[in-house]
Amino acid sequence: MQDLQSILDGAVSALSSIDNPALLEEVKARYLGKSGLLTERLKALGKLSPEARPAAGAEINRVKLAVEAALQARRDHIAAQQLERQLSAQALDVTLPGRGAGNGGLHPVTRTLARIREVFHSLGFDVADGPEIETDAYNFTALNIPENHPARAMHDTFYLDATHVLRTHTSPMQVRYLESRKPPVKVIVPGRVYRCDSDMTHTPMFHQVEGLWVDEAVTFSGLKGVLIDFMRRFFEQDQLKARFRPSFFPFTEPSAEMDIGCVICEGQGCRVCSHTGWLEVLGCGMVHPNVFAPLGIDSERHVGFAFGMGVERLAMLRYGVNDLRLFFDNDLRFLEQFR
Ligand code: 2NL
Repeated sequence: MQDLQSILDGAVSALSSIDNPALLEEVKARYLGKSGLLTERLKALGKLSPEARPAAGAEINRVKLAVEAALQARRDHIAAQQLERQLSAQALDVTLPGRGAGNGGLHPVTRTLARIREVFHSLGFDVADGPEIETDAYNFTALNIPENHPARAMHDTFYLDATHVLRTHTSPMQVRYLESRKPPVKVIVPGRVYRCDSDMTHTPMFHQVEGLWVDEAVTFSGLKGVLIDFMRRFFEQDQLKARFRPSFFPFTEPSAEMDIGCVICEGQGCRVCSHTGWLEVLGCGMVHPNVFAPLGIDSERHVGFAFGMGVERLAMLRYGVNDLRLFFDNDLRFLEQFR
């Protein structure tokens, strides 16, 4: 018994100075290993008389448990020490100032949209928006685009199923707007539109702003006045020149395309205007009676003008950006210029 107590004392004292896990395992082997001091004692039990065996066995086990407990306590102690060292080595000074995240800015397309809205708002137009997933009925049929029109073809339109498309223009929202109220109606509809088209000058998603003014005395000259005024304010050029060329859209009659004097070279001729001095900026016209009829709007009494413009195109002209794709790369070196 005396001997066992000194074994335990020896183990406890050996452990007290150990502070690395490898040495700790050595101590464990010395006492509890295959031929460790306590293991040998257990093996020797057989040599004792049957009467002496239980008490001796119990005592050896008590010491064995005590050594195991001392090992575990030291193991915990070493782990705690190690954690403490690690924590103080990588201490954070939470009072240090940050590195400065820098200010973000609005995307040039967002800024252009905001500007377009602002100018039309000042001209008395409401703003509406609607779903990007449309039925072909709203996207095409309601706009007098017949069943066999090329714009319906798979290569222009993203079909989701037989009757649903990603809207190819924001006009369907104007149709919805007309359904839900009576003239006079004066509204613009900005938003994302989708075409199955991708090259140097086309992206599958782009932004459009369409406008619609329906009343009893809306005229083509009124349309010209509004659009010229808009362009002059948008480009901040009081003397900006404009011209209207005859064109065709299924949903307007007559239809026209609007050109403005080149804002890059001021009419001198440059690559952006293909040396013509003119830039095509939008399409427009008087709303076709076939669009009004299903909406219960009597073309004998009400007339309307409508127009549509590409936002990226206006953003390129306003900011002097020569590649459409820059708007979609999201390269910060490009975007940071618009802060
Ligand atoms: C373009 C041409 C245009 C319209 C859009 C429109 C809407 C309704 C009725 C009639 Cl509800 N027309 N929108 C009219 C003419 C031209 O867009 O080149 N856009 C980029």
